[in-house]
Amino acid sequence: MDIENIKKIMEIEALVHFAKNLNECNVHEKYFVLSKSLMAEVVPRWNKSNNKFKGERKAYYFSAEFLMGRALSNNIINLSFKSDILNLLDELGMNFNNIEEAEEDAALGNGGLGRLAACFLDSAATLDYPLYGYGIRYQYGLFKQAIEDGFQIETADNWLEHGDPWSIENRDEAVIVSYSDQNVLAIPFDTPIIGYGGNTINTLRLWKSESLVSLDFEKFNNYEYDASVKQKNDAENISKVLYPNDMDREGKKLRLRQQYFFVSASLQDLVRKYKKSHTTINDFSKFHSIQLNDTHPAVAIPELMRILTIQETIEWDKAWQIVTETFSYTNHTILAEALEEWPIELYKELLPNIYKIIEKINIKLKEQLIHKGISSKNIYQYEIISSHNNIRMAYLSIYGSHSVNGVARLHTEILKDTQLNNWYRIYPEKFNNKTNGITQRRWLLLSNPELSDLITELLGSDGWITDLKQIKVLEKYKDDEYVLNRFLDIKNTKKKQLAEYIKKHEGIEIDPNSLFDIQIKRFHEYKRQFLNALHILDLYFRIKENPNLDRVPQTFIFGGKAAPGYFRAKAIIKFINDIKNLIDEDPDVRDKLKVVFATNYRVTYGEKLFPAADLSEQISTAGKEASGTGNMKFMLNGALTIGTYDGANVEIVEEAGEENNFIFGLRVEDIKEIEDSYDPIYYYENVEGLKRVMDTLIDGTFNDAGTGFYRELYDSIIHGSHNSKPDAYFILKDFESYRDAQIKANTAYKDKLSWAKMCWMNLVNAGKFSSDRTVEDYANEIWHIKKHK
Ligand code: H2P
Repeated sequence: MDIENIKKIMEIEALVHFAKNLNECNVHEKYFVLSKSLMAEVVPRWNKSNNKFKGERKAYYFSAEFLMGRALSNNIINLSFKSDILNLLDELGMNFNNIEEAEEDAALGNGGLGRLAACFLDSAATLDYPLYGYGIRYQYGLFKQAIEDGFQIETADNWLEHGDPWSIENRDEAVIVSYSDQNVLAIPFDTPIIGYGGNTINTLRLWKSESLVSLDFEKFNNYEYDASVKQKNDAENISKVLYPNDMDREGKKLRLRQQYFFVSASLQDLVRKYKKSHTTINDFSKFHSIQLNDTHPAVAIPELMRILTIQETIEWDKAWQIVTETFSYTNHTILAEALEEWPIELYKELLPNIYKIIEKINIKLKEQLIHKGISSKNIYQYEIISSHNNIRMAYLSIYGSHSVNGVARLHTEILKDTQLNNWYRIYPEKFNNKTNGITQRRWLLLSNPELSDLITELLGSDGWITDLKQIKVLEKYKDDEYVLNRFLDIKNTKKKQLAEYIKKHEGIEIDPNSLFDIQIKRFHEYKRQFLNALHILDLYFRIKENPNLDRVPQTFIFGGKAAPGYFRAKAIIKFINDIKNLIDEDPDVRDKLKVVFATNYRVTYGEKLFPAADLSEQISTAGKEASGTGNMKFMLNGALTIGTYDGANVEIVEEAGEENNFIFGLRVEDIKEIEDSYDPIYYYENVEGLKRVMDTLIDGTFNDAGTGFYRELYDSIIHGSHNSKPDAYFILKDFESYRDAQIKANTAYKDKLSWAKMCWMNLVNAGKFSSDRTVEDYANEIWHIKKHK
């Protein structure tokens, strides 16, 4: 890297962008000019990297979400520029941390699904695989969360406010996407995905929607100002926000527009580029492998059929062969509510040509089913167009793909045995498992440099950065007091850093010597933040009753957002905040027990939280969490899991040892046995302390400001609601064994060295959970792409 050149470019950027000298720039401007100057280094390498993959088979990740977080630090680390940049900034009298903090998170995703996409891009580039992301450049990411009187408040997340120095707008490559009622322009924005070491730089291409006509001049001249920009606004709304509210029909229509928008633009882009160097489209699938990240991009299947059969005039069967060879599909959840279905009337109205193709796909499917010996009375079980006149996107994805994978072993087994068993029986060869992973570059090297240094020192090399399995060697230190103490020192440092961050951002003081118990993930009933909250409240009452309860002080930290329309999840957030206040106001308890709500949880907050955790809460109802990836980030940073036998927890304890974690509660097979006869009231009445905590929802202990949140939450557990059984997630049933596991964890924490040993066993056995391993498996078993150094 030419550091003098970087400096020069920073000066020029400051001048031409902001008409300022470098030292006059504010922190956002400094962030911008530094990033832009790095882009000057990146772009030539990026072009070179693109060239090396010319003519080769490539993989494409179609995803409605990419939860990238911040870019600056990550890119500097992956380019190995860190020390040079720190020196330069020093020379210029600039503070790197301030500049780093000025960057907004690119929060173009909800949770695990979008973050997985980001980890995969990092891993593929690091491993020198050609993998390109395709999605939407939402103007506003996931909302910003504030807490007022305990309630979640949402505001727009204007992540582009200070510019986006990391993307290049590529108007030359714009395409037109057509709906029945509008044609819009899709403008690509390309962001470099820099692999560790900088050898391979792949691309994330995100599409922004624009109108073909930006102003109706005649209308404007006629004083019809609103009407003159209507077409512009309608077009721009498509890429305006991530997950627009879809409670009503207009919102649903907008979401469908979004899905078709990025899928159609991306496929047009691929076909256009391919045709530049090939005379026939017949070999398209030899050069393209497209992974559908859940069903949001499933409309790609009929869209490619449209392009092939109508635009390229290929006959149907040949086109279908190309399509199924091209696509593969990842399922991320078995929750019925999340298995997408679209009313056919919406498709007919907005995408009539696509609808006709789906109808034909469905007819062909039925023919094939008969051919496979499925009796006509059973065919309805498979139909893509259901008897309720909905298009089942998961079925379309399975039928249109050559590979269907789940995201953890248990999840894939559930897909095969129950959820998608009908499909598994006829296409067993399509089904496979790819257990999720996380990138150790962001989740250890970047967020925990202290622990990274220790690992490098003990290994005598930093090879683990690109080959995480190497850390297994360090298991030999599991009884080494010197090493364990160094681990404890580092944990303590990370806890102190987190405590400072929390003080600054939440105004709350926490004690770094207490046990940090952290649950960070989107709020959902199945993830059972409510179980955690009930237990804390029970603990509060127990400490009140028995002030001498022999316990280590414990700090419970929550972070996560509730979908704006998901009232029960919002009630749980309010409940947690009310418990927090109750404890804070009570001098008898507040030194022993503390609750923190980490507001506006996002990737950047996660980078502070994971390294500081002692205990990782992974307490979903067994069978419901497909995998989880937060569990892996905690493990890698040496935290112990308190969790159910669910998702990837199963594989985590298999690697690290059940004795080094706190596993509790019902297992999938237990739930199967009891679900029909389950009576939560029995537990409510008989488990000590349970009624007391549940009743706080309705006895006036807490106040939900007349929203009815608490009564509804209580009823959902005790009586059930119109669409769910009482306590559908078995919270009351699992309460007692969760409390036991919590007691075990708190007791275990007293013996610092033996605790450290358990942490160490988790850390050194985290190798399997690198997304490098996951991507390697996708590349070899599904995408069939080759590395190119
Ligand atoms: C989902 C699943 C997780 C899984 C992740 C990535 C949809 O993420 O629920 O179990 O690990 O996809 O495969 P999330 O709940 O975080 O939104």
